[in-house]
Amino acid sequence: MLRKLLQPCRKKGSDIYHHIPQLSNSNYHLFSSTLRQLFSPPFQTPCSVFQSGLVCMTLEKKNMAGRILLLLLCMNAVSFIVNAVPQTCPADLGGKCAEDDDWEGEFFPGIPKIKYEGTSSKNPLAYKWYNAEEEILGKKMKDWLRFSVAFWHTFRGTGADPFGAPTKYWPWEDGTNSIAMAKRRMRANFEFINKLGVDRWCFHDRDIAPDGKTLEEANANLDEVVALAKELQGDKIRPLWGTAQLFMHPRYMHGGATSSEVGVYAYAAAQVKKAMEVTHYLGGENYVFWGGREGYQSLLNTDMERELDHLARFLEAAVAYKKKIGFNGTLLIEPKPQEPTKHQYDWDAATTANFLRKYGLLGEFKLNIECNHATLSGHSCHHDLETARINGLLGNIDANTGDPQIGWDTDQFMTDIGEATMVMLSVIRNGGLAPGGFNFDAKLRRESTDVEDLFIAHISGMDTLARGLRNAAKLIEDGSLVELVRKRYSSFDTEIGAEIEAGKADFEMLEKLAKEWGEPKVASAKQELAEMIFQSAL
Ligand code: XUL
Ligand code: CO
Repeated sequence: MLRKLLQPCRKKGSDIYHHIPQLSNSNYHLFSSTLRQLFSPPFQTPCSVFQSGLVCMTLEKKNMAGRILLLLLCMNAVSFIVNAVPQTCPADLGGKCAEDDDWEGEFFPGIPKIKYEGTSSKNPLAYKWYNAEEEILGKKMKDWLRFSVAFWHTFRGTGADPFGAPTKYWPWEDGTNSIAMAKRRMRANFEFINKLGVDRWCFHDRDIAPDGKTLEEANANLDEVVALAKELQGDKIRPLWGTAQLFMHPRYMHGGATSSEVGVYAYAAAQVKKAMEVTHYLGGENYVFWGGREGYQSLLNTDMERELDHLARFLEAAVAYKKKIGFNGTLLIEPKPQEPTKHQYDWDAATTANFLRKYGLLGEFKLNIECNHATLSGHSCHHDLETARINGLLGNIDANTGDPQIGWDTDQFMTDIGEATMVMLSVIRNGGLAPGGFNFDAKLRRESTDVEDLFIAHISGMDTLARGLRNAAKLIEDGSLVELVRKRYSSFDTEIGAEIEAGKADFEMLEKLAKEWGEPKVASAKQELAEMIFQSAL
């Protein structure tokens, strides 16, 4: 009897996942909390739910035992429906949940406005190196660094990874992907930003507002949340950049601008159009294109030339639209070599610069260099920053770092003072980043689950870069590293060297000189001395 009851259930039980809509970033919470509910008592298995709903209708033999079981199962089903909709407050948080966006009191009670206390401070909730108003090389620290909080990591990061469920349940989250929840989250975002004392934030359209069944619905959702963000920003806070999320939804599985489907190209264009509009409306200073799935998994089924042409057309249309709506922000392309695709077209700074050059887009775009992406492409962050800088393309930095033993995008907060010092050398040589800045495209480790950790991570990342700034300034003021490099190339400071650099030396002339001079003297590169000078500044 029981076997018979469970038979159809086992078959149907696997259907459970078909009831879950597209798993986007925004409905991830709903998905995971629904699963939690299904697997927790009184629903030990997803099976029992279907059992309840389906078996009670299909049972053929109505003996007494069957009827009792049937009754129990049907009660089970009713109670599931009552309990499951709407999904509220996940487990044991003691947090306050509401169906509207109200939230009593502070989101981060007990966390004060973060202040600079200097290097002797042991307070984890204070800056030891970042002193916003202090001048370094004639510019305030806050103007060199122009820090920004990334909404997706800080407010949508759950700690989930391909092997495990979410680990972070912030008290203000109620497990829904409602507009009310999006608004409450936005309020938390601005309290966080204000307490941290930064002036900027970055977002994807789909992080901040729920997607919709249609583009119109998604746009309306976005408008509603953006209106609140505009109010909460006040006079001081602005987006460092906004962007469209063109990689989570299954429609983008072949890419957005490089999809083989013209309908997807159009949908992506419409999404970027709207994301540019809201970034402009919020006073955003830049707009980012990260080619989430603009790449390929196999060249055998890919027309790379056509896809790259499409990408260029897409970006040209973005430039035209930016001008049409009077958006003066910089358009930024963010290189990344792999992940999620096997090969991303914007591999690194050099590849992206060549793409822009080929399609005549050099004057219209700059680059957003992300340190962990640079290391994934086999470079140091410093290398990609310098490549961007010497091509006049350094526009923004996604401040994070990878793990030296891990070959993927771990998006960690930067803590290496040496790396930060090299990063800041590039930034100083660039004359700063404005209107770009440093966006913390970085997340807490999966195992860091306290609300306080969100602050500690940002404070540590900000202090690391502030310390890098101080060190880089020390190196520049000291001058010996600059002098070492200058001396190394001083043979080109001669009359002949100047002619070569001016493009006036042809091969015949150089051959004559080579014969005249004989075997050239070759000086030491002084690498260890350069490293010694660098280390002395840390
Ligand atoms: C992904 C990444 C993105 C972009 C914005 O690796 O860095 O968060 O910065 O889409
Ligand atoms: Co990034």
